[in-house]
Amino acid sequence: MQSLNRKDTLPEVGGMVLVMGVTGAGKSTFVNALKPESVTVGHNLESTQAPPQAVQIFLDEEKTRSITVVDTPGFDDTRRSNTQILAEITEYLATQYALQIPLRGIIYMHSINENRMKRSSRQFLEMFQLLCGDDALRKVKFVTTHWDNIDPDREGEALRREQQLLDEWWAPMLEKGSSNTQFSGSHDSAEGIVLDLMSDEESIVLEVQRELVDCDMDLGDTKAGKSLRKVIEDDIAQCKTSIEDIDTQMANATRPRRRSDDDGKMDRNQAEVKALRRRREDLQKRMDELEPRQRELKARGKVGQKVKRKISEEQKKANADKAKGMFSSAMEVFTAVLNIVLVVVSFAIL
Ligand SMILES: Nc1nc2c(ncn2[C@@H]2O[C@H](COP(=O)(O)OP(=O)(O)OP(=O)(O)O)[C@@H](O)[C@H]2O)c(=O)[nH]1
Ligand SMILES: [Mg+2]
Repeated sequence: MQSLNRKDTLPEVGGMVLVMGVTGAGKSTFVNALKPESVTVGHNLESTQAPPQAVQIFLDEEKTRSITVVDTPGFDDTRRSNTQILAEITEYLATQYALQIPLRGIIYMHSINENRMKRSSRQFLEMFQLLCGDDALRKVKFVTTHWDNIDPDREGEALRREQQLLDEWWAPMLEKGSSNTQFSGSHDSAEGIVLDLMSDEESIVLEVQRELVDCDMDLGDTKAGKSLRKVIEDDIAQCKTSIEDIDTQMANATRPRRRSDDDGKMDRNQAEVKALRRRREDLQKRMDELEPRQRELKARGKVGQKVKRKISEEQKKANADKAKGMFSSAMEVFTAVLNIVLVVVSFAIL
């Protein structure tokens, strides 16, 4: 691992908790719930799309202990490619690890309003497991959200969905030490969840952090990257097979007919060919989208090295500030590298 000069920044006592989950799960709502209303936040919050935030909570008046809760990019395969999301999330993870900020746990959010596990939720859960590796699972908390949105007469249904999540989807991780809880939407509930992850002094290192930062691997060669590569390859292979199948059906449908063929059948054939042609165009469009994603994953290269370079640049700036008597914390470098807003909450009684 490229050595990073910790003397350039103040040490981080306490560490970090990352909030993860698909888009709409309630990550930002959770992070916001940790802030008292009076807190002043970053200057660029007027923009319609609120930037990601990190809320640093100092636990004592001397400001010697803190915990920072960080909102991470949501997994949303409709607006951005999976590759893009994987790259963004791993950039957060690599930066935290390269800065040697202890990772005290991960809060994995899931909306209880989601009737059935969506494809994007399933894919994210799979990717999450590969990012984490088994060892880190003991400090992962699965948190269901949107409970305050459930009509009282629908609570039974929601509880059944929760049980299904526990039994069918999260069971392998719960068996390896993960825990679960509900987020009620309140400040106290958010605080309780963070506090619970802080109840021991332990921190974790994720599989992908070792891969990217310790071993300088290409993103596409990490376990999560390989699995994503396979999903893309399988999708492409499936499109190809379907296109070949359609071509065979079109060849049959457009074969010259005997005179005895009636006009009705001709019409049916034309309609069938038209539908096949439309399906073929859709599949071709999907293939055209998938092929650049394969290249994109490769092009992401060594995320760990890129992050270390960015950290060095930020530390140089921190050094210049130090000469002027201003000190930067590792957390400030973290937020500068990732371009996220750092909100400081002082003297919170957790
Ligand atoms: N009632 C209720 N609404 C919630 C809860 N969590 C989130 N929401 C709402 O659901 C929507 C999405 O929540 P966000 O917190 O923005 O979700 P997110 O996970 O940050 O989503 P991305 O930033 O897109 O990844 C917002 O309109 C929230 O107000 C909750 O626990 N209860
Ligand atoms: Mg958000």
